[in-house]
Amino acid sequence: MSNTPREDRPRGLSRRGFVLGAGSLAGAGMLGGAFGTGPAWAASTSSIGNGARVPVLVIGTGYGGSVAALRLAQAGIDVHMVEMGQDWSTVPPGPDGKIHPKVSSPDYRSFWMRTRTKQPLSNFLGFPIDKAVPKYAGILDAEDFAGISVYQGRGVGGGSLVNGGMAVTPKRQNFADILPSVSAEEMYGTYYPRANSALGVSTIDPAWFERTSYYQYSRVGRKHAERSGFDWTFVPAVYDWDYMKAEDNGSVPKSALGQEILYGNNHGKKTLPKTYLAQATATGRVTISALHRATSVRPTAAGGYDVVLEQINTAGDVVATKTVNAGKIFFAAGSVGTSKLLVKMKSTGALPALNGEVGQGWGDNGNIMVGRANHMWDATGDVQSTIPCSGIDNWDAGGAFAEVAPLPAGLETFASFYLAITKSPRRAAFTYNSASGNVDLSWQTSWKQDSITMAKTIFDKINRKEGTIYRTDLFGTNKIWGDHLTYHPLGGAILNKATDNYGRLHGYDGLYVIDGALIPGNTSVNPFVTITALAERNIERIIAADL
Ligand code: FAE
Repeated sequence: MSNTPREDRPRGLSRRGFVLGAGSLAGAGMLGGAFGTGPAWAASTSSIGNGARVPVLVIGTGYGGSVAALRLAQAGIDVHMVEMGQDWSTVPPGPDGKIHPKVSSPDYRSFWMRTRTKQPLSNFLGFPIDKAVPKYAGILDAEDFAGISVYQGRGVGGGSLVNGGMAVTPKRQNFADILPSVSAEEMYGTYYPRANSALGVSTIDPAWFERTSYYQYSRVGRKHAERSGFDWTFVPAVYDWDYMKAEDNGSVPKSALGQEILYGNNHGKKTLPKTYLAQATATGRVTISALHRATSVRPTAAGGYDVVLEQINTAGDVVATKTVNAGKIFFAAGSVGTSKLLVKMKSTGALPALNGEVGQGWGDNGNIMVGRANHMWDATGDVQSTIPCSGIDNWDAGGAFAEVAPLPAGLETFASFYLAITKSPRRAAFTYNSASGNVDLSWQTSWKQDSITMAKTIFDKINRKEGTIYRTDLFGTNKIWGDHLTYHPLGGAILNKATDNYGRLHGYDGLYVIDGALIPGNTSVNPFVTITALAERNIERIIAADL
C-alpha cells in the first residue's frame, strides 16, 4: 500500500479510517443481503508464513479457485488461497474518494504493473487515449504475448472484479462441442443451476429495460438486429438489478450507471468476494494471502508439494520469498496463469511427469470487437449502463454471438458497439522459452480473420439494411476490428487430456486444475458460468473420492 503514489492519494483519508468504515458497511451489506453496498466485502486476507504447512493450497482466487475453496471448506478441510493481486477491500480510496475509478478516467489503480494504460479501445475519433500511469498492482492486466493481449482481473476475486458480469449458460445443443467428455445431463440438471444460484445470476426487468435511458443503446441494438432478421435475446448478469434501478432514481451512489466497469465496480456487481468467497471465508476454514505469487511447485520426498511464493508490494518488488508445503494443490490461476506455471514446471524439471498436453489447446473464445456508425436518428444515448444485458445470436448460421455492448463515453457517440464471441477453430500452445525464462504463446494475430468473417455475418447485413458503416476510429486510425485482444482466455490444461475427466493432473497425485485452463478454447458464450459449473462438478467428485 505504501507505494500508492502520494500525489494521487486523497487528503485526509487514512487507510485505517477506510478499513473501519468498510467493516461497518460490510456488516450492513451482509445482513441486508444487498449487493449494492460495496466495496465492502468479507475480507479474510493474511500473509502466510515461510515454512507453513497447509492441507490444501489454492493458487488464484477467481471462479475456479473460489468454488474449490468454498466446497472444500464446507467439507471440513482447511484451505489457504494465494493471490498475486491485491485484496481490494483493504486498498485506500484514490483521488476520487473511491476504490475503483471510472472507465473513462483510468489511473494507477487500473492496470497491473504498467507505466502506460492499455485501454481496450485505444482511440476515440482516431486520437490515441492511452496515458502514462505510475507502475502499480492495479486491477486489470493486459498481458502481452506476441500475437495477442490477454486481459485478466488481478486481485482477490480474479476476473469477477473487472468483467462485464454477463452470466450466460450455453445453449444445451452446443454443449457437446464445448466440453465433449462431460455429461450434458449432469451439467444442465445439477451444476449449471448450482453455479447460477451461487453466483446470483438474474435477468433485467423487461419493463424497466424499455423505459430507462441507460439502455437506449441496447434498444437500438435490438431494433437493428431484428430488422435484419437476427435473434436478439436478453443476457442474464450478476449485477443487482434493484440496485441499478435505485441508481437510476438517484437514491444510491452510481456504479454501472456511473461509468464503472473494467477497472472495478464500487457497488452493485455480485463479484466473487460478495458470493463464493464471502461464504468460503465465513466458514472460518479459508484464509487468503494477497500479493503472493506462486512461482514453483515440486514434490517432496516426505509427501506433498513445496510451493515457492513471492510476496510482492504494490510496485511489484519482491519483499519476501517463502516456501510452503501443501498436501494438495488446486491450480486456479486462470487459463494463462495455470498454463504458464504448469508449462514452466514441466520444462524446468520441477514436475517432469506432467504429460505433453500441458500448454496445449488454448483459445480466445473467438473474441472480436467492432463499432458501427449510426444515423443521427439512432442515437445510443449519452448515458449508458456499463452492464450489457442483451445479445444477437447468429451462432448456428454464422458462428457468432454478439453482445450489444456499451460505449459509456459520457456523450452521444452515435455508435453501436459489440463484443462478438465466434466459433474460431484456432488453438495456440504455451511453450517455455529457456533463453528468456518466460512462457510464450503461439497465437497469431492473423488468426482473428476467422472471427472477423463470422462477425461480419451479422454486422455486414445490419449495415446493408440500415445503410450504415463500420466505425474506424476506436482501435486506431482507420481500423475497423478490435482484433488484438481477448477477454476470454480458455484452455492450456484441457480436461480429459492434460488431466483426467475431473481435473486431476496426469503424473501427480494431489495436483488439480480447476479453472478456465480446463476448457478447450471456446464456450460459445461468455465463459464464467461454465467455468464455475465445471468447477462445481469436479470438486464434488474430488471431495468424494480423494479427500
Ligand atoms: P480468473 O478469474 O482469471 O482468476 C485467476 C486468479 O489467479 C487471478 O485473480 C490472478 O490474479 C491469480 N493468479 C494468476 N497467476 C497467479 C500466480 N502465479 N500466483 C497467485 N495468483 C495468481 O480465472 N466472462 C463472462 O462470463 N462474462 C463477462 O461479462 C465477462 N467479461 C469480461 C470482461 C473483461 C474485461 C475480462 C478481462 C474478462 C471478462 N470475462 C467475462 C471473462 C471472465 O472474467 C474469465 O473467464 C474468468 O474470470 C476466468 O475464471 P478463472 O477462474 O479461470
